[in-house]
Amino acid sequence: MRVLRRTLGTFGTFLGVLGVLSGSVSCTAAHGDDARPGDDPPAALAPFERLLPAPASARADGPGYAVGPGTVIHTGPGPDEDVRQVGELLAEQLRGPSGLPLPVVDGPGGDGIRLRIDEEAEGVGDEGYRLESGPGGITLTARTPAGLFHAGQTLRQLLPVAGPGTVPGGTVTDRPRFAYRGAMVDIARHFFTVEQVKRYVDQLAQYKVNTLHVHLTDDQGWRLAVDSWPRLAEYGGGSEVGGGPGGYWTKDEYRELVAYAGRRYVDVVPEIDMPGHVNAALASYAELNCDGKVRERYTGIKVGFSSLCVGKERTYEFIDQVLGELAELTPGRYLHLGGDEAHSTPAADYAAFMDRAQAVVGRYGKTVVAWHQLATAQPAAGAVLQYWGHDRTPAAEKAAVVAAAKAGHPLILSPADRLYLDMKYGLATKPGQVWAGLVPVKRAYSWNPGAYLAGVPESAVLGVEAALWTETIATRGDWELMAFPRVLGLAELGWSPAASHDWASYSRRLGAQGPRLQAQDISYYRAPDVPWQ
Ligand code: NGO
Repeated sequence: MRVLRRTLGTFGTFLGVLGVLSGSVSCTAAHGDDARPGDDPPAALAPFERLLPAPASARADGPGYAVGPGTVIHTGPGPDEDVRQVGELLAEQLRGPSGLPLPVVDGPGGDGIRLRIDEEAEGVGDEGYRLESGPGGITLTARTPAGLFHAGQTLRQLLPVAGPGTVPGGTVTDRPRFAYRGAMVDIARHFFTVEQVKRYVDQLAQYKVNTLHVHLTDDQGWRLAVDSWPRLAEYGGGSEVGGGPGGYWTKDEYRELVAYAGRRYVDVVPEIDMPGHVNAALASYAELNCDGKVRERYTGIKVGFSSLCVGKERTYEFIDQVLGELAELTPGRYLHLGGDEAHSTPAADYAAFMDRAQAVVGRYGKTVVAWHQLATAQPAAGAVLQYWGHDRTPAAEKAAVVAAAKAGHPLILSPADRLYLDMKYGLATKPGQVWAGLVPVKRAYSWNPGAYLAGVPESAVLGVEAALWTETIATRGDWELMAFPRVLGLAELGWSPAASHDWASYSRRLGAQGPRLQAQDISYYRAPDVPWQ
């Protein structure tokens, strides 16, 4: 029944979208995927002006520093393994485009690029930094290695896309607006390899995104090996939307991703969705079903039809073992329990189940994240809610989330009609869905997370996250087309000060990223209203 309602809702939205956005639809059709014919090429921005995300402050001043064949990266003054690693990674990232050797040397050194930790550095917080550039070199200062990493990403943008170049003189002092700047990938509907996700981590980390949320399980596939329940991955991983072979990550592959992301100061938040979205588990083990009968694997895209058996003790042994193994693999503080669209679980059962599941997470020393439906039950102390509503979400549903935020539950904002990267840009977009509406690049960027839900102050917002659901996305090309460039808007919303928020300025800076995205072989969508360089 509920499944049907959502399908009808989708169709209704689709019609609404046709009416409301017909202007942008015809614009897409008329201009195709490229810049408008007859437009002058956009004027190039000065390096400090093209930074994306926009920094808290940047001031050009005096002569700069030419990064050249003699440039050395100094990681000093004292030996510090983390700083050394940030320096090595920065060297790696700069060597390719610049063609320079850029040796990394411990110690304070002289001319060159200097990385320094200063626990008293002002105006930079835990993740921010100061970048000072002058004829004698470039000094990156931060309180933490994460801050130095972010400084390095800014430095990359101050250099040309290819070849050596001069970083103009001046100072950037920078820190993020929100602590949580996330991107979610759904590897359950279509399977993607760790290699592909690592590539995304690199693409995101350069824009200071610091969290990767991985949707590991759903009706269509279970994607992570669990030693105590091996058939989950071995059998339950062997399907995906459309009938393809699916696949799963071994624990070693998962660890490798966590380490890779960690070196880029990206935390991994794993999600095991429950009590709904579990058909792959129900297909793997008969004992997880209330009737003891194993389910068929599922390759369609309906939601809301599966549920764990809330009345069975075996269910709780299952989640205990699965979450225990996951907690052990996860150095970050969060485990995501899903909790969305449990349409086949009666409300009282849902609340009872989520109580026990949250307690398990707590017992393993982790903090719960869940989709905002948890607000209809009892979120555990400290639990974080991820809001995925949209402009037409019923007031009562929003009110429950606002009440939870007021009761102290931090919010991650992922409005489906802004930050769902699986929504089509326009009707001509080939992959994607439309149930939350069309999401052109401008719409994804043009909202204020600090004042988004009436009654929720900015201080209650932990951050923002862009979600890439993959019902309709099966290839790297489609993934990148849907994520880029909208995910840069997410990065900017999460990092840049509210006062810098302005589409005219943002779209120019976004346009200036075009050559960089191209050089990285990212197949992004050339939105017609962005002045691409
Ligand atoms: C919803 C649903 C997902 C779908 C997605 C598609 C949430 C949290 N639950 O978002 O299962 O994949 O929409 O856009």
